[in-house]
Amino acid sequence: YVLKTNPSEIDYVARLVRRVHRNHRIKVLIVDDSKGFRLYLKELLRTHRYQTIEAEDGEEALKLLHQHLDIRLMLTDFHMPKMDGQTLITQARRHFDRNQLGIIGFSDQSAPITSAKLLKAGANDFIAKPFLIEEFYCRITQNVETLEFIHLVRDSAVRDFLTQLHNRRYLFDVGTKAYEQAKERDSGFAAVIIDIDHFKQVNDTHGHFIGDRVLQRVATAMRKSAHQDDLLVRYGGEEFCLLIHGERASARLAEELERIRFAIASLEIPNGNEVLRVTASLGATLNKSSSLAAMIDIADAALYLAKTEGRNRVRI
Ligand code: GH3
Ligand code: MG
Ligand code: MG
Ligand code: MG
Repeated sequence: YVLKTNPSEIDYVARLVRRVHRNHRIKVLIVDDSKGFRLYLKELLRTHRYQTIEAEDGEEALKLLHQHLDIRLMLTDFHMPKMDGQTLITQARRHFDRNQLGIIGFSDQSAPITSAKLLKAGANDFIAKPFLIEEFYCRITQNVETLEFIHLVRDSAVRDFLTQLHNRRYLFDVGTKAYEQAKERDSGFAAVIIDIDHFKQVNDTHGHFIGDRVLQRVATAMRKSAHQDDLLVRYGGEEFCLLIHGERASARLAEELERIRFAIASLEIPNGNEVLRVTASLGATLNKSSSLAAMIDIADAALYLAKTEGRNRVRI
């Protein structure tokens, strides 16, 4: 008995597994005034393939947090000259919330108040010094796993499961910021709606499973032919939205979009012995209207023209 699995589900599980086994990429900042203790922590973490960087005081730690935005975990001592662990955590929390940056403080076993102070300042957890290596690893692993899980859940709230593109929610969040920035700087900005032609026929003729595969292939083709800086999302069923900013959102836009149209029309999607082909229509605007939503409406009207004029074309 073979369970029929949608290819996108396999991708999803593979991504999850890769993420969890990516420990060596997780960057940990060690903050302690004792060089010997920093070295000791570094060795412990290296054994479990974490990447480490070090700071000998709070000020240096804060500087590093701003320089290396990929630091996922900070381990900090409590007693340090200049700035203690509690102050460091309070300051760090002004910029990095507990889901973004995990913080574990080392408290003083002979002064239990220190662990309360660390937690109150915003630490995710604490380890009392001296500690057992087993406890150290358990706390690090559990905190990292929780952070990674939160990251995954947050990401899946703004991502379309089928195509793995971002979704409409992400478009109006990140896209609105890009739109406002472009408006402020008076720089180029384009909104594009891409709609697969006669897609209902694909479903009616070949079934929904093949329809899904077509959506995935079209999404991948668009992602490859769009520029890396552009924001491409699944807008609705078989509709996608693309936001382009900068120099390419200019007189060159037609050329850009023609390349995307051609990439979709050139796709050969295997289905048994035959090969499926689809086309898409694109509607776009460069006119920064009153809001991003209003711009998308204008792009949608252009799309309507592309459809009525015969489909498989770009209309700006
Ligand atoms: P047009 O050229 O005018 O765009 O025609 P169309 O058939 O593409 O447009 P219509 O809006 O009539 O049909 C869109 C179809 O897309 C209907 C819906 O069943 C299908 N669809 C939407 N989301 C999905 C999906 O996730 N998977 C599959 N397989 N089909 C989907
Ligand atoms: Mg110390
Ligand atoms: Mg449609
Ligand atoms: Mg359509």
